[in-house]
Amino acid sequence: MEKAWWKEAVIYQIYPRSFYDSNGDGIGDLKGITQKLEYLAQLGVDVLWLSPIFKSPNDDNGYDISDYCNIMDEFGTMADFDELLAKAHSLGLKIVLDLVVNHSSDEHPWFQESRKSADSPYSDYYIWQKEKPNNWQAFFGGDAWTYDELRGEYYLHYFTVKQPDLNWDNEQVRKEVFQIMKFWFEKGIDGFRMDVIPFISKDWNFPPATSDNYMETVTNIYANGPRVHEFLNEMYETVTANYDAFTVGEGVGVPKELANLYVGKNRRELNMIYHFDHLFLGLKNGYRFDFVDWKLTELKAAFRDWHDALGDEGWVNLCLDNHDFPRMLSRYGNDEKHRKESAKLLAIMLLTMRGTPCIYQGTEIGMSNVAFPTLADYDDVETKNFIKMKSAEGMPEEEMLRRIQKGGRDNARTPVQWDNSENAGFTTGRPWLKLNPNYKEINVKDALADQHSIFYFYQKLLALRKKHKTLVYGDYQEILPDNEEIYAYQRFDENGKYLIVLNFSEKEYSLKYVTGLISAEIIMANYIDVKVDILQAWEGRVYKIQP
Ligand code: ISL
Ligand code: CA
Repeated sequence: MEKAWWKEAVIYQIYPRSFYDSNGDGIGDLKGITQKLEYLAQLGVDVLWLSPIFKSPNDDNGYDISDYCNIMDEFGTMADFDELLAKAHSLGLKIVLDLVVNHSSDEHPWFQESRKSADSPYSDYYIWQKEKPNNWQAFFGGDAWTYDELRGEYYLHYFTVKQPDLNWDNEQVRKEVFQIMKFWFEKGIDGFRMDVIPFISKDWNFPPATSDNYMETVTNIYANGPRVHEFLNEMYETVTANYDAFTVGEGVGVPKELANLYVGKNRRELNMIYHFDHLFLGLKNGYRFDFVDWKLTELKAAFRDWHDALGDEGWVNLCLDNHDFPRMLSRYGNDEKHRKESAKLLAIMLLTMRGTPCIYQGTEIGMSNVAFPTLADYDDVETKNFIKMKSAEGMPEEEMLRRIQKGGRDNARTPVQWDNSENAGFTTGRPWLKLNPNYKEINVKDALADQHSIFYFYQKLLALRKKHKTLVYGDYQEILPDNEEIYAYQRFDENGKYLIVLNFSEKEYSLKYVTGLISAEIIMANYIDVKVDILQAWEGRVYKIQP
């Protein structure tokens, strides 16, 4: 297995809008991030991925970019960015920006020029058709084709009507994107997370969507298009290869069978992608506002199958939540009676798997889902579109609210809870999105004052992962694979063998079933009073089994 710094690194994702507001306008900003860098260095992460910081009308909170080489007004200035980058580097932290180039904002000058006429030099920067060619639906509801009065044609948008898809088949568009990447690499950034990058190559036959499972359409039609690897290879050869760069693809729509085409070590495309199989657990057909039960064996299968599919060839970025999903503690843990134990158990799972882990802001202190009391409290465009669509269909308000509280993206976008003062110390102004009222009990200040806090548990685990590189590179073998409450697996290579045992239940569990524990040393546990052969509710342990 080839070793690399980006395989051993741990990423921390910042959603700048909700991280820390330094100027009292209620919106997080770059200076706010700069003021919290020591905190992140103290946690012990290596790379900071910033969700988009570029000029944007914020139809999709920055994932609709109108100027790729300038900072979003609300977030500050380019000087603020230069200061952030310099200070991060001085603290040994790398900075990765969010490259959103499957689509731009409709307010980007390119689109404004393109829609003026089919003869404009920007005419083919986007995907125009005289007639609506098929029934494709957008991620956030409605048609993926919208008629533009000015141009007199339809344009494609996989996301909102304000996020027109760029035409990567146009060499000029590729040149523009590579120019943007060089601009930021020349400023000294360390890499990019690439938004829905598997979507950039379109099938110009525009085949109709035939499945009622939206994520099947995404996988079979939107993602993995005919020229996607040609484009990513061209990106690598033209830009990435010239820098000590770190590239993470958002792998939505990429099945494990195709993963190594994107991240295989000799593919010269991306370092890694993050996959979604476990992130879609519990969502009916991958739709965030419709739910099905899920089982622990499905979570195990997601990790095992991707491990087996990648082999020693490829690499993944592993996340259990991000700005697009509800909080991991509320989804996979128990955010009430066993909040602390289950948050720590999930930390063990995230940080003892093969892959580059990504910690989403606030997870390190056990932030959880929010249940805003009214529909008007929600901000996310995907949620607002859902409310519009379902209201028209006559869905009762309390049913819409229930679904949004359980599956909505704003669960992960409430401001980070810094202390128990008003607005959790996030802002001195009116926060752009309400806080989770539990900030009185869950906040950074209290976490730093409690030696048994989730924060210090993450800090210890991060140090453990650095010390025991088998947890990064080692192979993976499940124990008790069919058990629906215990998740146990070994990580091993020539340097040692480790056993991780996680009790995903409220019940106590005898360890006599778990073999290989005889001469094992517990090197990490989320309970202080560890009972020798009994796992308590939501108890997790890491054993070093003598080689
Ligand atoms: O696929 C999903 C499940 O509904 C979501 O994770 C998400 O819409 C999809 O993965 C694409 O996400 C990315 O592109 C979107 C943006 O809204 C998301 O925030 C971004 O992570 C459009 O840029
Ligand atoms: Ca601000």
